[in-house]
This record gives sequence, structure tokens and C-alpha cells, in this order.
Amino acid sequence: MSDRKPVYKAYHHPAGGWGAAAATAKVLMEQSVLTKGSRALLSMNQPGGFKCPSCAFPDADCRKKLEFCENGAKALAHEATKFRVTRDFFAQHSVTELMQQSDYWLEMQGRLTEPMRYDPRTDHYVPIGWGDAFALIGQHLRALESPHQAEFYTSGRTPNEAAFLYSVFVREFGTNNFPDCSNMCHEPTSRGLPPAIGVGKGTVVMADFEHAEAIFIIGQNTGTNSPRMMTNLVEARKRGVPIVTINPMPERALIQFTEPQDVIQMATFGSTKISSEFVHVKIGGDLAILKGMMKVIFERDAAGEAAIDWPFVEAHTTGLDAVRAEIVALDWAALEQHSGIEEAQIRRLAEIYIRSNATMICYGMGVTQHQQGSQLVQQIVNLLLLRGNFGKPGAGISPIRGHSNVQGDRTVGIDERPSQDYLDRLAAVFGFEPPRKYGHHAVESVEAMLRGEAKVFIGLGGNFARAMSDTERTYAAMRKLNLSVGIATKLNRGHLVHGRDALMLPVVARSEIIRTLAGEQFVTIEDAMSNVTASRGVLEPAGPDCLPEVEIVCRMAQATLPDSRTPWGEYINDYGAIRDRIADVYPAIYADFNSRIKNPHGFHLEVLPRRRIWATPNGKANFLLLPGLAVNDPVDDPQMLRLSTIRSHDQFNTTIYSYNDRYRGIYNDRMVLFMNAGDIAARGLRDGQQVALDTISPDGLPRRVAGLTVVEYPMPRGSVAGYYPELNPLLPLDYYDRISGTPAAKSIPVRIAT
Ligand SMILES: Nc1nc2c(c(=O)[nH]1)N[C@H]1C(S)=C(S)[C@@H](COP(=O)(O)OP(=O)(O)OC[C@H]3O[C@@H](n4cnc5c(=O)[nH]c(N)nc54)[C@H](O)[C@@H]3O)O[C@H]1N2
Ligand SMILES: Nc1nc2c(c(=O)[nH]1)N[C@H]1C(S)=C(S)[C@@H](COP(=O)(O)OP(=O)(O)OC[C@H]3O[C@@H](n4cnc5c(=O)[nH]c(N)nc54)[C@H](O)[C@@H]3O)O[C@H]1N2
Ligand SMILES: [Mo]
Repeated sequence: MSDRKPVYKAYHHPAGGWGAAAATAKVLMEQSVLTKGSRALLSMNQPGGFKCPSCAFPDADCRKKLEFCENGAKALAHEATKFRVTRDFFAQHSVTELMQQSDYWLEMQGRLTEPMRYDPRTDHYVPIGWGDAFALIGQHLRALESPHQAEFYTSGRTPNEAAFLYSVFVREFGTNNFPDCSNMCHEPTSRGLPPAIGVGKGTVVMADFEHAEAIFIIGQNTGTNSPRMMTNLVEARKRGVPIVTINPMPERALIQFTEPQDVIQMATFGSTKISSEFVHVKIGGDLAILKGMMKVIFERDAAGEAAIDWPFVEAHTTGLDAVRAEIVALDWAALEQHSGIEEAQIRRLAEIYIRSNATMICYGMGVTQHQQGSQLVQQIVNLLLLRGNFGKPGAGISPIRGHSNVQGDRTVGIDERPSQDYLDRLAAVFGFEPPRKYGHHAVESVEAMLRGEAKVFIGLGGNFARAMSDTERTYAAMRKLNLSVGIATKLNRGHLVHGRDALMLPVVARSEIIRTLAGEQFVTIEDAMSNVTASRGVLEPAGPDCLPEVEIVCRMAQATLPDSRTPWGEYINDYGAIRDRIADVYPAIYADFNSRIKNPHGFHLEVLPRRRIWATPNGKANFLLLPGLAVNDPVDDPQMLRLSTIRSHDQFNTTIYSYNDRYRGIYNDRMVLFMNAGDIAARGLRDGQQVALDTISPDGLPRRVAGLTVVEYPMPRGSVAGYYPELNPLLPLDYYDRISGTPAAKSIPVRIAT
């Protein structure tokens, strides 16, 4: 890495534009797939084509133009890459050697093409036949004293058909241990929303962007992590809709953006100013802003103004009085201190909100990854309920989901805490008695491994060991296992941090053709706005030995459950038969799945709050109380800084595409610490200096990351940021939201090591 010279320079241009167009071409060339990749991009997110493997933002069904963005192109280029990880590669490199390489290097080696098994005598991965691989999995799982000794992870790229069968297989085997990437991500949405509005999903659809009168974006870096949404924001701004961005980092695309698919804007070097109001909140300060806005609304209401939608509140909600009593008693000094935002600006936000008859609030990891992430989501609901912002065009709550099918996987059964209704239906459709006891979420699964209770880990996609908190402890946990299995497209560190026995199983990727004995098959995906669409790969699979995820799941089931009456063999070949079973288990939303999926634009899964129907125990939408202003436990240390671990523009989660982060002006480096000038000076540091960070850990265990370069950046005082996954060793396993299990990756208490 020494040949990379780090450069830090502020980025003053609009985001998007020619920079994005150039980056798209560059990544296709780097992966040597300029022609193949460009052709595939024409089919991405188009009817009859495949769904982008990157983010979960929906397609616009009325847009005629291309439906991909720079970062979708990166995801595709890395999936379609011409590079391959072969048996020769593994013969050349031992696992210990590979561990020394960077995540970037591992990713750049290319696609996995052959099942491999770890050989402890030589410390190399060696080829194994598929039959033997499945037999080994079956043997390990059947040898366990209890099915609860296995953990079945899912990452959100897995399509509905494979995820559904996985949930059937694992429950037939006998456990609800489904740690999943959602547990580290939007679980506060999935757990926080149901008590408030009766459903754990967003209530907004694409058409709402055309009717919104105000849009709030809280803790989400749209231009990098869901760039296709920028088109909606540009269009909204052109209509004069106020857009409020609440973020400790002035993310470039949310300030000024050039639409790469707008020919005129590109030709004239034009751009659109996105945020009409940028709110430079302290990390964890959002609660105080939301409460400040509500306080203004209560004041206006008390003064006789029409600030609250009383007909809505009276007909549809309960719990307002307690929430109001708590909020009116808060004083402005405390609100300002917790948010870092002046009363005048919070009042301005309230004004924008009150003037709008249809407000949409979008949010991301800056909201969910705090110790009270679920309850913070509920406070967003409180604010929306006050003005009836559910069940009318242009209004609602919009969690911007991460992985392309993370929402779908949950809908079809990947859930460590399944409802009894669902389990009853599963029992009726498949004729076995599923386990009723709740299983492990991601943090609990690592704890179980550390205790030596969990002995087998199967990862259907993803890079669990690297994505999880507390890197050292998570690695130690993985290394105690009897068997770890990685079912993946690409080599990643998760495969190198393994159990005594270990398998790496290569899959057919999203952009590739699935052929079975019954002919070509397609899969289905549910996006962040509950649209279900078909995805048909167009490229040849990376190698003849890659198997579709559905087949891998079915053959694991056959090897593990020899007496199963579930027709796994039929499902391997006929994905329509799987969709029929999904329809049987979820008749309310998935009835006639196979005929409805014939619509080239798919169909929408009903989200009841859109019709002002609340599937809560009391049948109402509920204002929920979160007393106080803190979303994280207080830390008594004057040197404490709150660290947010974020994504660069050139990564997809643990997949590192390059060492650049263009919009934040970082080149050739990821080991940086974004810091306010005042905080730098107060600690006697200087811009460009190398420092180490220590976690202020409640459990007293040492957690340190060294070799970070201080970069002076417009961060609020006391708030610092750096990149995930490099900083995950600082995130204590026990530091998570108790309601959802989600690690509080945006607010780690740290100090500069001395
Ligand atoms: N290209 C690309 N696309 C992706 C991904 C990727 O890695 N690369 N990942 C996918 C996945 S799985 C997910 S979940 C999403 C993630 O997409 P995002 O939700 O955008 O995730 P992050 O980059 O982690 O950062 C979130 C933002 O929160 C801000 N923030 C940090 N702390 C706070 C806070 O206390 N309050 C507020 N208001 N803001 C805060 C940060 O400055 C940052 O702008 O993107 C998905 N799409
Ligand atoms: N500190 C900190 N930690 C975080 C976060 C954070 O913001 N800060 N974010 C969290 C979030 S939001 C998430 S979602 C998790 C992500 O956690 P994961 O979903 O586990 O991680 P990814 O990096 O998305 O997984 C990448 C791997 O998936 C495999 N893969 C890619 N495509 C496919 C496919 O089609 N099928 C299969 N079977 N495998 C495939 C490839 O081998 C690739 O190496 O990380 C979490 N961890
Ligand atoms: Mo995510």
C-alpha cells in the first residue's frame, strides 16, 4: 500500500455530473468488462432484465431513460469482472498469507468459481465436490445436540425464493437462529415501527415524491448510498419543494448535484441546489431536533393556530397527551445543547414542516445505529402523526433500506423473532411443527459462539465477520466453530476467519442467467418501497461450477433432513413452485404471486398505513414516549468524542472498490479521522497527524485502532467520523439498541489515545 500517496482536498464541485460518468467508465475498464458490462447495464432495472445488486431504491416505472447510477455500475462491474479466484490461486496462497492482504486486494481477485474446503494440515483451501460439500454440512448439522447450536446468517442480496426456502429449511431443522444483515442496519425500523403504525416498513411509494410539499432527509448519504433517489430530489427541488438535510457531515450530493442522466445539465455544466436547509446536527442530536420541532407545534397549537391535524389525531391516534406533556416541559437551552443547533433554526424547520400539507421523512443509518435507534424512529413517527402525514399523497415515513433485497428477505421469513401467526401458517403449508422459541439476532449469535454454544455458522451471502462489531471478539467467536460456511460470489475476509472445518461455496450472481432442468428461471426482489419485481440475469454465470442460491439451500436441506417431506428436488428446478408456496404462507400480500409477477413492473405489497389502517394491538397509530434527549448512554469523560463509522463513495459495505471518497475529498486512503478544527486544536493535534483511537468501553476491555490520519473537516464539535469496516474493532459487541439488537455504529464513545 506504500505506493499510494494519500491526498486530502476539499471537493467544491456539484456531486454527480461528469465525475460520475467518468467513474462509471473507469470501473468497467478496471474489471475488464467495458463491453460486457455496458451491455448488461442496459438491462439493469429494466422490465425483463435484472435488479441492481447494489441498493434497495425502487425503479421509476415511468422513466424512459437508463435506470442505473455510478455505484450500481460499480456493483455490476465487480460482479461481472473477468477476474477469477481459482484452485491455483488457493494453492499459491495459504489462508494465513491471505489474511495479511487488504479487503480491497481480496475483492479484486475476482469471482469464486469452485467449492472449496479448508485443509488444516496445509492451511490452504482445496477443491471439494458439491456432493461432498453438502454431505459435510449435513453431517455437522445432524451431529449437533440441539438445532439451536447452529446460526443461519442471511445478507440482503439473497432473492425471495432462496430466502424463503432457507427460512423453511432452518425451521424444519428446528431453530429460529436467523442473524441477518438487517440486524445491523434497519432493524430499528422493523422493530420500532410496528408498535407505532402496525407495520415495520416504509409507507411511501415513488409517486409520493411528486406530491410531497416538504422532504426531510435525516442521517442518510443519498448521493453515495442510493444515488437513483437523487433524480427524485432534483425533480422535487425544481418544483420548489423545500428539502431539509439533517447530518453531521455536509454530504456533497445533498448540497449541490448534477444529474448525470440529464443531457442539458451535463452539457451546460449546470447543477441543482438540493438542500434548502442544511442542519449541522451533532452525532446523536436528532432527538433534540425532533422534539424541538414538536415543541414549536405544541406552542402554535396552544396559541390557537392550525398546527396540528386534529381530525386525524382524534380519529386515528392515542398517546398524544403524554408525549406533549414531556415535550412542552423541555427547555430550549437543553435542546440546543443536545442537538448543537440553535433555537432559531429548529423554529425554521418547524415552520417548513407546519406549512407543508404533505411531508415525507427519509432516514438512514444516522438514525438507526444508536443505542435508542428504534425509539428514535418512533419519534419521527410522532412528528409525522401530528400533521396526519400518513395515508395521503406525498406524505409518510421512508426508511432508505440498504441491501437490494433486505426488506424482501424479512417479508418471506428471515426473522429471528417470527410471529405466531406466521409459524402457524408455515406449519399448515409444510406439515412440520416449527420452533416457537425466538432465535438469535446478530449480536446474540456472536455471544453464543463465544460461549461455545453455537458450533456451526452458515452465511448465505455477506461478510459477517467483517460487518459485525468488535472485530477481535467476532473473529475469536468464528474461530471457535466446528464448521463455518460462506455462500458467496466473492472471496472476503469472512472466509478467512473460519471454523475448524470451513467451506466456501460459489453462487450464480444476480446479473447472471439461472438455468435448471426446467429451463431458465427468474427470481424476485422487494425494494425499499414494497414493490416486488422479477429479476432475470442476462450474463453467463462466472463459471460452470457456480450454483444458484436456491439449489444450494435445497441441497443443504436434503443433506441435513433425509426424512423431510418437503419437495426440495422440485424447488431446485421450478421457482414458480416456490412462489406458489410463498403465496400459500402469505395469502394476504402474496396471493396469485405467479400471475401478478408477470406484470413487467411487478406489484406493490399492501402497506396498511397508506389506507390509515393500523395493525397495532389497539387498532390505532400510537404516539410513543421516549423521555429525555439522549439516544446514547451518557459517558463521563471530558475527552470523549462520538465516532460515526460511515461508508465512503467507493465501497459497498465491506466490499472496497477503491481508496477514494471523491465527495469528501479523500484520495488513496481509508484510515482517516474526520475532525472539527476546534477539536484538533483543543487536543494539541494538527491536520495530517497520525493518531490512534481508544474506545471508552464500559466493559474495560481495550479497543484501539492506530494509524489514522486526522483530516480537518466541517464536523460539529465533539463529533468525529471514519470508515467502516476498518473501525469496527472499536465498536463493543455489547454496544447496541436493546429493542432491535442493532449495534450503535454511529455513536461510539472514543478518545484520542495518548
Ligand atoms: N454505494 C453504496 N451503496 C449502498 C451501500 C454501500 O456501502 N455503498 N450500503 C447499502 C446499505 S446495506 C445501507 S444500510 C445503506 C446505507 O446508507 P446510509 O444510511 O447513507 O449509511 P452511511 O454511509 O453509514 O451513513 C449515513 C449518514 O449518516 C450520517 N450520520 C452519522 N451519525 C449521524 C447522526 O447522529 N445523526 C444524523 N442525522 N446523521 C448521522 C453520516 O454523516 C452519513 O451521511 O446504503 C446501501 N447502499
Ligand atoms: N461499523 C459499522 N458496521 C456496520 C455498518 C456501519 O455502518 N458501521 N453497517 C451495517 C450494515 S447497514 C450492513 S447491511 C452490514 C452488511 O453486512 P453484509 O451484508 O454481511 O456485508 P456485505 O459487505 O454486503 O457482503 C459482501 C459479500 O457478499 C457476497 N455476495 C455479494 N453478492 C452476492 C450474492 O448475490 N449472493 C451471495 N450469496 N453472496 C453475495 C460477496 O462474497 C461479498 O464479499 O454491515 C453492518 N456493519
Ligand atoms: Mo444495511
